[in-house]
Amino acid sequence: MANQTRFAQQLADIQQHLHAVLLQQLAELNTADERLAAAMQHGLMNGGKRLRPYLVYATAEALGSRQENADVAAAAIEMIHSYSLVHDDLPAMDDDDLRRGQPTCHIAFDEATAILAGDALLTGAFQCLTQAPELTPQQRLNLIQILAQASGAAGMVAGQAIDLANVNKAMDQSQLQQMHQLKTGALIKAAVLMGATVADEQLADTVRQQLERYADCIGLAFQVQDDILDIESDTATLGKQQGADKALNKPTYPALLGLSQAKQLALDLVAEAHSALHNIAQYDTFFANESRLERLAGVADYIIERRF
Ligand code: GRG
Repeated sequence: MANQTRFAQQLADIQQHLHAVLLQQLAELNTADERLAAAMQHGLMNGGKRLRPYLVYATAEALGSRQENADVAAAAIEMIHSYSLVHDDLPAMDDDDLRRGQPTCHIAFDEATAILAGDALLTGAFQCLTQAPELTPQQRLNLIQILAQASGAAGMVAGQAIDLANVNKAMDQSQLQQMHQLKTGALIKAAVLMGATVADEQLADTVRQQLERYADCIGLAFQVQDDILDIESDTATLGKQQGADKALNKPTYPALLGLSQAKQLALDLVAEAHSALHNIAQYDTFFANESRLERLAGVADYIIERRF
């Protein structure tokens, strides 16, 4: 099977598996209001690619964990990601009507309900992590710490603040990179680190450093590709409004570097991600034949080949 076909099949399998895990975790939150529960379900169960959970599973399994041990970490990070999209779509932020091919949460419900659904998914993610019986207390604590750090004031929320503060303003490449590392990259890196935590491996520093380098590269490549797709794709394929960055006059990689240089940057980042995985296979005999790392390699390729 060609690599990308195999990756597409593995991603579809994870999407299906995660669907059941998310429904169970949502049920365990015991949401005490029907409309709020429906809005949370709308934000979470509406057909995301589930790339961050895929990274949690792929990293955990590469390090020798059983899939079930990664379930709660995968669900928690997707709850955080979905909350961020629900809030990002609000009129006070990016003001979008369409997300994952469906009306955004505040359009399907109302603004106040969408804010509360996001709040409840955010807190719910951490509640799930406290309740994972298959993990040790230390693992749960570590997962909470990684996710809080990546999604809060030192990570995604700060990235969003910088983003909002820079609409209609020029940014140089290092400012743009810093914003994206916080806004998108931090959570992608957290997915890899959470997978490693679930596997409970005492990672050698060399392996950890290369895993982090891999995650940094794919996180940035993901964003560069997102900027490219905002120009090259269409609303039906994207499931969100095409051209939204331009309409909001946001700083983007194609705007800063030109489209072909932006594409080259994405290719270079993916090549560096592969080189980090290759180094891991060199350092540690556990990974020697690289097939353990195949799914992580597949994510790197997928990031620049995706059309939505
Ligand atoms: C509101 C605190 C707060 C943060 C929002 C992530 C984010 C910060 C905003 C999303 C804006 C955006 C479109 C960023 C580009 C990269 C990105 C995160 C895209 C959406 O992720 P995908 O493509 O989405 O993985 P799906 O729908 O597949 O889950």
